Amino acid sequence: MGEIQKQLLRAALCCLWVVAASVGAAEGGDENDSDNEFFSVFPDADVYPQPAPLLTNIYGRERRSLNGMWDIKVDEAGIGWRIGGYINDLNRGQLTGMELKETSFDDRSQLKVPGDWNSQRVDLDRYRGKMFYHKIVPVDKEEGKRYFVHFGGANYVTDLFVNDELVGRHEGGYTAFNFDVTDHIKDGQNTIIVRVDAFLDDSTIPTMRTSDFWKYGGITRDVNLLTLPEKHVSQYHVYLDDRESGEIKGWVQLSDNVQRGAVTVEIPEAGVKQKVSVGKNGRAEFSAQADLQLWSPENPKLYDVKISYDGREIKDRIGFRTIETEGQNIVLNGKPVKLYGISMHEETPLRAGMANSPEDAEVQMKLIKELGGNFVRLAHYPHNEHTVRMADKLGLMVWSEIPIVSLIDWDNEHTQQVSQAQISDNVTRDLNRASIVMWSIANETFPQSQERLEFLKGLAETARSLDASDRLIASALIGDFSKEFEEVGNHLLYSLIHDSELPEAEKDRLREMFEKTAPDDFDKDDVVTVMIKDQLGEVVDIVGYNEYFGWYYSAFFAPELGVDEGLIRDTMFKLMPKMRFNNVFGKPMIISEFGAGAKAGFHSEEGVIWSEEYQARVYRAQVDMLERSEAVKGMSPWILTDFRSHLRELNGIHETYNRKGLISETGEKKMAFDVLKNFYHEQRDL
Ligand code: GCB
Repeated sequence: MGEIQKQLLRAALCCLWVVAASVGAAEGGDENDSDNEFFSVFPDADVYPQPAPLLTNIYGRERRSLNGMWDIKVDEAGIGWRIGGYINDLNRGQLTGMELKETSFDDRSQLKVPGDWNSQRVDLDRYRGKMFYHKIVPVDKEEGKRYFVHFGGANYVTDLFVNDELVGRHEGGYTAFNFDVTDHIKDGQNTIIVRVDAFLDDSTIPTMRTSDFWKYGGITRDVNLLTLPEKHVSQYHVYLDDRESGEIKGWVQLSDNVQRGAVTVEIPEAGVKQKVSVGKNGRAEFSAQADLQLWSPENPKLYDVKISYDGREIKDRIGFRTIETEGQNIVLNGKPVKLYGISMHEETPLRAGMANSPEDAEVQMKLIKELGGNFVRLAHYPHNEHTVRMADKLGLMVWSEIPIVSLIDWDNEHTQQVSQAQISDNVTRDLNRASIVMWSIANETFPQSQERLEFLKGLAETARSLDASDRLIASALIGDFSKEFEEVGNHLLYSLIHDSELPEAEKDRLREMFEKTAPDDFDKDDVVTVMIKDQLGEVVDIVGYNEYFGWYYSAFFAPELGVDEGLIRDTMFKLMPKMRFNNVFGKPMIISEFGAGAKAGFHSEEGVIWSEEYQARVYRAQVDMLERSEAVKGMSPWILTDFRSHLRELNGIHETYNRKGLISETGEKKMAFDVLKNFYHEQRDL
């Protein structure tokens, strides 16, 4: 059908708009169903134009911020793009006042960008649907220039329209992406419409159901309009290849694989100036000797790096260091190092919602420095670029992660493609950040199947192939729970039988249980080793493990053993000094999570659950426990700041926040903050 006929049909069907839209929705509402084209202005889902290759270091390029207030339309019913939707209606002028117009964008309904919508408007507090954003952007279009709209992140599916045309679609809530809009932008006023759909299901990354954090919707990070020369530097990587000889290596990738001219790389302070010809596939590779001070948490030295091509220069600040493992050691700049840190979500004590500015990043990172930490786990997705740049600047080693959490649709080809794109975009954006010492490919995923292993192996391979500087690959693995529970259970039973004041009849009952489950050679003085065997351990360099001995474990054992939970908790604390962690792969371990919930300001002399005292007790016992395991070379307890979660609904305590933070969502420090601070300061001799 020709375009004109289509428009006529759309007009004729106008009065059926509401009916048509609701029928579409009732039928499963596949807005992209090509058989159903009256209801859609979009091509089939498989052929959505994809973003252009990611441009790195956008803050070092000629750009114009499109941050600020954007007009919005909440599209609960998902009908905004049916039969032309907002885009067509927007263009309908009202000259005589007799023309029916049902949609307009203006400053009566706006949202701030960057910013999630959930925290900006009470009526959007739990909204997970579709939203249209609209902005008029004046451009002095120059011949021979290329224009890109770059998003630091928008959650979850983003469609970009420029001057009524669909430019493309991006899927993934936490990775940066950009579209080449050169052919869509015109000289003068440009209408930019962005549709963001925050809906998640079991095939998305992350899924909605299997991860414990609020997936804030909207254009959550900076938006920029970049103006670049026709042929320009697209990406680059500059890194220290050999610490001993001081050899720096790297590559610069030109747009469109253009194989022309030369690239100059300069690090003036290190005496480096290299001019290299652009080779095959538009890539210029170089190496140089440099006299460097190495980057470390104690001395986060960054160098000015200039990359020039065709008269244009990009400036960056880059640190140089090496990271590797040797047996069960993590080795930074040739020396074994222990990683003392904390996990954090992308939220800030400065206000509700997602963090998105350098100031937000600084507040969180300075708290970690105050703790005496040298490490941060950015959970459970790539955080904004300001955060990793702040880690570079302040000196924190970073565990960077993609949102592959718990149960994933391992066999789904689309899920695999999206995951591959996420690891690739995460690595590409941050290749030059010295702070990032490991790429994490997943958090506590299951079941332990071949499909899962292949899926995750593919992600590790992608990260390794993109990152020539050999950063480590990490993941939080899964324990051998039946074995772990059995061993811990036997020790608990033994202790309850011998060291508790339970009545004799009770002890007899427990003795009977113990006799059935404990091995003949049970020895109360044996250590209990949690041995990680998850096959994913073969793929990664760092075996991460999340353990909640001070928290969930007792809630599980109390009903199993038929014993009061308070007594089990006390007994667990006695058991902790016996616990050890190791893995069958002989690799270094990081306890990527441990913790306990506490409501800031809730105190209890008895140290009941949710009190600051209980959380502090867990921290004291846990750090003591973890120091006893040779294989444990780092820790990132859960978590710096209370964060919003859709799973946490205990009235009076949660108010939709996971309370395992060392500080509350408004910045009140809990007692455990000082426990960890004292411990880290002692360990690191600060
Ligand atoms: C975990 C998860 C994390 C949760 C945490 C908890 O193991 O990795 O996403 O928030 O436990 O608080 O239960």
